Amino acid sequence: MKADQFQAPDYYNLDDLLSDEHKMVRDASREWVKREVSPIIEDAAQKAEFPKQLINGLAEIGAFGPYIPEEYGGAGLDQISYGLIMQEIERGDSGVRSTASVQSSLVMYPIFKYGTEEQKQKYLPKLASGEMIGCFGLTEPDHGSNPGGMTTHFKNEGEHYLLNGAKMWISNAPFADIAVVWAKNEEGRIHGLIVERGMEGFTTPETHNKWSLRASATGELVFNNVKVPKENLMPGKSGLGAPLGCLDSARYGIAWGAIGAAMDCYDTALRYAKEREQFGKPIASFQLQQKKLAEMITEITKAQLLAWRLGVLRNEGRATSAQISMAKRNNVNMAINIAREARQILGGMGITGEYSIMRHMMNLESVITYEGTHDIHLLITGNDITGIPAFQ
Ligand code: TGC
Ligand code: FAD
Repeated sequence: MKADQFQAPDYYNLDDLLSDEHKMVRDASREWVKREVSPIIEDAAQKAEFPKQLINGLAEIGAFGPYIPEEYGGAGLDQISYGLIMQEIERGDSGVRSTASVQSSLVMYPIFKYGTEEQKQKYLPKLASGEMIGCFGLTEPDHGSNPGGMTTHFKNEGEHYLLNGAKMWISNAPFADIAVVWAKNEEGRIHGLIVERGMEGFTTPETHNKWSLRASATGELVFNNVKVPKENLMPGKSGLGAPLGCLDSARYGIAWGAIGAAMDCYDTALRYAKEREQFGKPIASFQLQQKKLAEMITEITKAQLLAWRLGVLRNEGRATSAQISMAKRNNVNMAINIAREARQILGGMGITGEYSIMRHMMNLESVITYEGTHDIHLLITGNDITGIPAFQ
């Protein structure tokens, strides 16, 4: 793979909107990605292996629980710093960002928000340091966009809960130490349970043959009469709103992350277009190529503004779920379109692993599907502006 020559585009001087701390956090993540991720990621993706050697570094740059308070091992940063870390990691690879998103927003966040003090003490510091890796089980084989229909369930057996069912498409599942699992009780109410690897009847078969997120491990969670200790139920919130609240945090991170993937594709295509000559001239001198590049930087700039404003609203506790949903949909769609256009600018070279673009493009096919598909997010906005849910 080519040496990482990334230069971040900042067409509207958005750095002026960032504090010194934001820039320090962003630059540290950027340097780490250049040093540790770029040299190994193509090989990991080709081999379809999650690069476990990145776990310590992810913890060190604060990617595990960026906004979780320091007393629980988190980095205690604000929402814009969290977003910038996700942007930089996804500039390297969406699959690596997935691992950080799941750990932070889908495992640490629910334990922090809905867990008991004992659960926080037991799990959060180890998750923040990367000593423990978590996964999040919401999706089921027959319930993806409609998680409220889930059939995974647990029974109160006095001493413990008895958990049965299965989850599918779970990031980090094959090697996670714990799983935050959403399941219905005997009254049909959804609760979150912390299931630990090693509990009898709990298995995590890996999902193979993916063409997307190849450097991220995906698997199933299978529960066959798993005895879950009662103290592993998170009592703070129940109902579908509990897992959906975690998704708000993860979707926000993805809105920033997608900008990273788009920036990498744009930067690569711009450099290539200036260097590659055809008909005796750099291809960057042709109007059709300039149109592509001009549209890319315009869309990246719009996405950056959307993410930054959303970060400000989240810092103030004012961002709505629908606003987060819009940013996730817009920015991922922007990134996948840029990846497709950037790939064309590279001609045949664009399909090789010499450059990162095709990997980003394939990764983004998952990113546009998980955490709510593009169409589900359109319906969320439609619902928000009309007041009429069109999900069914
Ligand atoms: P609905 O009746 O609209 O809502 C049920 C309850 O939830 C509340 N709620 C929310 N609460 C917090 N945050 C949100 N974003 C919320 N959205 C809704 C709502 O107020 C209600 O509360 P209450 O108290 O009235 O009961 O539910 P619905 O069944 O009609 O579904 C709505 C829909 C379709 C939007 C929702 O189900 C949805 O978002 N579906 C998409 C599923 C999804 O995003 N799955 C993601 C799985 S995790 C994942 O993909 C991880 S990828 C990780 C990686 O590698 O990065
Ligand atoms: P479906 O819900 O079957 O949707 C299929 C198509 O129908 C989509 O185009 C969808 O937009 C459309 N559709 C569905 N309902 C409607 C409707 N009402 N109106 C119009 N169109 C509709 N889940 C987890 O819980 N944890 C994870 O860690 C996790 N990681 C993932 C990692 C990867 C690589 C992938 C691919 C997925 C992951 N997911 C995870 C699952 C992901 O969230 C789901 O794939 C996603 O929510 C969509 O569900 P589905 O695949 O079942 O598609």
